[in-house]
Amino acid sequence: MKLFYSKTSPYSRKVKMMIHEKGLQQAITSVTCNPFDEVPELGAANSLGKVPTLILDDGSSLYDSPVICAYLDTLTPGRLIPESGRERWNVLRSEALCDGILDATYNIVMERRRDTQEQSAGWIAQWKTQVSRSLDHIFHLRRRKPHQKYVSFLYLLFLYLLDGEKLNLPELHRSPNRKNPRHRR
Ligand SMILES: N[C@@H](CCC(=O)N[C@@H](CS)C(=O)NCC(=O)O)C(=O)O
Repeated sequence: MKLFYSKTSPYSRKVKMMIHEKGLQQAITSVTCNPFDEVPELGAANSLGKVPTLILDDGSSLYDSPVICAYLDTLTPGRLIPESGRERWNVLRSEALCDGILDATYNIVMERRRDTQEQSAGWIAQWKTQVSRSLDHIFHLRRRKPHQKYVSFLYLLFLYLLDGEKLNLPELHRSPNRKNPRHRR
């Protein structure tokens, strides 16, 4: 299999983490690219031209990141996404929340790349609220269900993705609502 990805893409990082968790490193060749350039093989595999995109050994392709992760999860034992029941919907909902946070942070980063006079303070504030509120929600979810592997996995993922330095959003990285009581003075 071949994975088109970008080093700066959080969605790609999510798939990379899944590959690592599932021990699939040997089965997948990673090809780094800039999706904003013309990349013919990527465009042929995914008409949206986005990363991550996975090309399977039969030449067909899979995207976007939730679809790729769900597929990779079926390839080796030890499911990170439960196959059925209530737990499955809980995990998929958590993944949608994660993706929504990524969408909002991605939007902020892209908006800040525009000329200052073209940027919308209103949109940035709206996306920041989404991210901040969702991180608070995840923090409390994590405290309620500390032993569920998938929650730990997603929580690590969120922390990694929202690394303040990488995404230039340090103001969202810390919040009084997310203090661990064991570390409170
Ligand atoms: N929902 C998609 C989002 C993928 C996405 O937006 N990737 C960005 C890079 S972070 C991209 O390829 N952008 C190129 C473009 O929009 O043309 C997923 O989860 O994979």
